[in-house]
Parts: sequence; C-alpha cells; structure tokens
Amino acid sequence: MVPADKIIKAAIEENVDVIGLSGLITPSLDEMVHVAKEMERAGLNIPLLIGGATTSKVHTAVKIEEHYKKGQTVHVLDASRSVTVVESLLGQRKDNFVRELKADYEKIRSHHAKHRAAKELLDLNTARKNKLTLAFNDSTITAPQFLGTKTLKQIDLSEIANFIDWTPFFQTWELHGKFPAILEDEIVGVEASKLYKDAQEMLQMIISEKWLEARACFGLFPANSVGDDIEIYNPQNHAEVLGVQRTLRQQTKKAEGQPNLALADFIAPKSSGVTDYIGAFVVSAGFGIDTLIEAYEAQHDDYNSILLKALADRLAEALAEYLHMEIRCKYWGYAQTEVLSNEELIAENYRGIRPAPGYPACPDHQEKIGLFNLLNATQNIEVSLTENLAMFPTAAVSGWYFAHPDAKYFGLGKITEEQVIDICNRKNLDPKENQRWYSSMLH
Ligand code: B12
Repeated sequence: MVPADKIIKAAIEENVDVIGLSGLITPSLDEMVHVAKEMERAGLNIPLLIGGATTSKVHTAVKIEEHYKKGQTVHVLDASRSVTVVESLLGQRKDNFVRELKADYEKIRSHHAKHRAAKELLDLNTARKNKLTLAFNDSTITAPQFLGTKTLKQIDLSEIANFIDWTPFFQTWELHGKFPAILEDEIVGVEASKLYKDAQEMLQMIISEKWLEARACFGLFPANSVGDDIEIYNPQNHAEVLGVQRTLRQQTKKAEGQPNLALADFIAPKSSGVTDYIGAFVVSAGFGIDTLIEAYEAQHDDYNSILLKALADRLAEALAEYLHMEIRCKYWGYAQTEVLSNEELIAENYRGIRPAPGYPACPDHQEKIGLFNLLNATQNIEVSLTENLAMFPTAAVSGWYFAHPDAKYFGLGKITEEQVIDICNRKNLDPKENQRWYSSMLH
C-alpha cells in the first residue's frame, strides 16, 4: 500500500475528491487505520472508501470510521458499486446518506461490543491444557527421502497448468460458480465461456513464449514442538536450531472432547524423544510479469492486464499444489503410491496440509520472516517481503508442510491480549510495538 503521507500529500496537491484503500491481507488493515488517523490530522474531509478481501463493514465501523470524524468512511463490498457510493457521498443526497451511514455504523459498533462481551475465551493456560494429543510413531512419522533445501527455477509451466484450480479464477471476475459447471451456467455461462477461451489463449502464449517464469524453493527438516513453538533443526546437526515457528492456539471455549488447536500439536513434542519433520516452501509464478503489465496498461488494456495477473495467480497456486504433490510422493515420500486427479487434489483428498502464513490456521503474517530466512528464499529465488509482509512478485504463495495423518486445517478464531503478549515475548518483540500484527485476531 502507498504510505499514508504520500496518499495525503497527493490528495491535497491534486485536490482529489475521494480516497480509496484496498486491503488483500490483514497487515494492510492496520495501515488503513493509520491512513484514517492521518487524514483526520491533515484536516481532510473527503470520503474514504474501504475495500478488499480482508476488509468488512464491521472492521470499518469498529476500527476505522471513528478515527476519521471530519470526513465519511464507507466500506464498499464490490468495487463496481464505487460510482453509486461516490455519487451518494458527493451528490444531492449527501447529508441523508452520511446520516444513515453514521447511524448504521454506530449500530454495528454497539452490536459488536455486546457480542464481544458475551463470547467467552479461555485463558491461555487452560487452552494449552486442552491441546490435541496425537500418536507419534512409525505409522505416523516418515523420515523424508530428502533433507535440506532445494531451489527450482524455470519450472515447466505446461506441467503446472494441469494443476490449475479454475474456480477462483472466475471469482476474480465476479463470476460465481464451480468450474467446469460455470461454463454451462444459465446466467453467467456465456460470459464465463468467453473468458475461459481468452484465458486458454493467453495461457498458451505464457507457456510457449515463456512470458512468465515459475520458481520454487523448499526445505524439509527435522523438527519438534516445544509448547506452542516448533523448533526446526539442521539436518546435519540436530542440536542446531535453524529456526522456530511460533504458532498460535485457539482460545474459544470448545465442546466437551474438542481440543484447542495449534499447528504445533501436529509435530512430535521434543520431550517425547521422537524425531519428527516439517517442510517449508515459497513459490512464485510472477517473474517477468511487470513489463507485460506495463505494456497493457500503456495501451489502457485493463482486460488483458487483469487476465494476465489472474493467470499468474492461478499458476502460483497450481505450482504450490504441484510442489506439495512432489513433496508427498517424492521428496518426503510418505505417499509414494498416491495417484489423484486434479479434482481430488483440489478437494485435498491427500495426507498432510500446507498452511500458509495469513490463512486461518496461522494468521500471523510475521511468520513469513522466519520461513523466508529458513529457506533463504529472497537470495535463492528472488521473492521478497515488503514492509507489510506482502510477497513480491505478487503471484506468490508460501507455507509449511505437515505430514501427520491427523493434521488438518482449522481456524484460529479470536485470541486474548494474554496470547499476544505471550507470542511477542516468545519472539523477543515488544508487545506494544507489535500489537498491530495481531489486532485483527484480538477478541
Ligand atoms: C486470488 C488470491 C490470491 C492470489 C493473489 C491475489 C493478488 N493478486 O493480490 C495468490 C494466489 C497469489 C494469493 C497469495 C496469498 N494470499 Co491470497 N487470496 C486470494 C483470494 C482467493 C481471492 C482474492 C481476489 O483476488 N479476489 C477477487 C477480487 C476481485 O476480489 P477482492 O480483492 O475482494 O476485491 C473486490 C472487493 O473486495 C472490492 N474491493 C477491493 N479493493 C477495493 C478497494 C476499494 C476502494 C473499493 C471501493 C472496493 C474494493 O472490489 C473487488 C470486486 O468486487 C482470497 C480469498 C477470497 N476469497 O477473497 C485469498 C486471500 C486474500 N489470501 C490470503 C493470504 C493469506 C494470502 C497469502 C499471504 C498466503 C501465503 N502465505 O502465501 C499470499 C500473499 C500473496 C502476496 N503477494 O503477498 C488471505 C488473506 C487473509 C489475511 N488474514 O490476511 C485470503 C483472504 C484467504 C483467506 N481466506 O485466508 N492469494
């Protein structure tokens, strides 16, 4: 995201009518709060529009709107509604619209406060006592065929393309429905089919003309859990800790018999004396995209620009899927006989998970720092982390591999301030300065 001071400077100098902020991953949510505060401080009164995958009306009402009193903040679910919203904010109906919005956001805030008070969270100690206890033995742990890190460059895109999950591709275009049924859909079928045809044509160009390059970097290491942390060891010398993944534990009060999960539960505790393993990966299919996007944008060709970005994103996800299969069947080798169709892969009908920092089981984006260091990803494949921990090139995915047969995806849910302080202490970070990374998870 463009820094707040630049946004405000441009708004004043260029006399803009409206500012719009878009947030894809949670670190940008806090930056939005900062922009709102800075707009207030600069005495601006123009409307502030909020949108993007991680934003919501509740977040806008509870966290942003109150900081910008001089102007109106509005959450817009769909960018195509911006024109109508801006017309309402700047046109004849302005006063009524703003009054209604303010009342609506006030209602959301009070409802949120009541709901928050009613929802009970466990203290950290009690949640930890209710951890998941798994069996760690020869039938649940397989020593990887390969240990250490590996870098793959110029990966064959024609192979990766077979692993594309097309359903999210259509979502990018606001066409909702499952692929391939969406192509026959009564309402969006015609549009979806045209789009799919264009996508196939561009995909062939990407492959044959080598428009994009795909790279991957992964590692498999011995590991053990120590409380909610996962210690990752040097394969040549288990006494050397290469990195520690700090996981967060669910604190919601569970039904009888249901555990409070943390990813660390899927790795054998150090105290068991059993050696377990973990994997890590960073992949990107976005190398080479910038010059092509610039060329499309110079021609004001938004359609092909969005199409190319969406295909690069699909290839990055497909590469993550392909690499995970390679890990299971070859490099780790705990599922050497696995044969699954693309549909079965998309349905995750396999053993093991690959949670990505930022996804619901591990919403802590900061964990990407340790992951990148462990794999030396920036040096090895030139994927970097921005100040707000977004990956660059954008068409990139990173995460962990867990192989225990009972490892599963889950949502962390809300956590208490106690756990935020705890995780900051475990990372040797000042809790006050780092609260912003956890604010969207806080109860
Ligand atoms: C496609 C996608 C990707 C693509 C990249 C997308 C991109 N080019 O930026 C790929 C596969 C590369 C990817 C990677 C990652 N992703 Co992702 N991704 C998605 C996904 C599936 C769809 C997002 C999308 O493009 N939607 C289509 C567009 C059109 O919708 P949209 O962005 O919401 O925008 C609409 C509205 O919000 C609105 N709008 C948006 N902006 C604005 C601005 C204004 C002013 C207005 C008025 C309106 C408006 O208008 C748009 C049209 O309706 C979402 C899940 C989801 N269903 O939303 C996860 C999601 C955004 N990803 C997520 C995560 C965590 C990641 C990774 C960090 C995972 C990882 N560790 O690898 C990486 C980060 C990549 C990076 N570069 O840093 C999380 C973020 C959650 C969080 N807590 O931060 C999500 C929400 C998934 C989830 N459920 O957890 N991702």
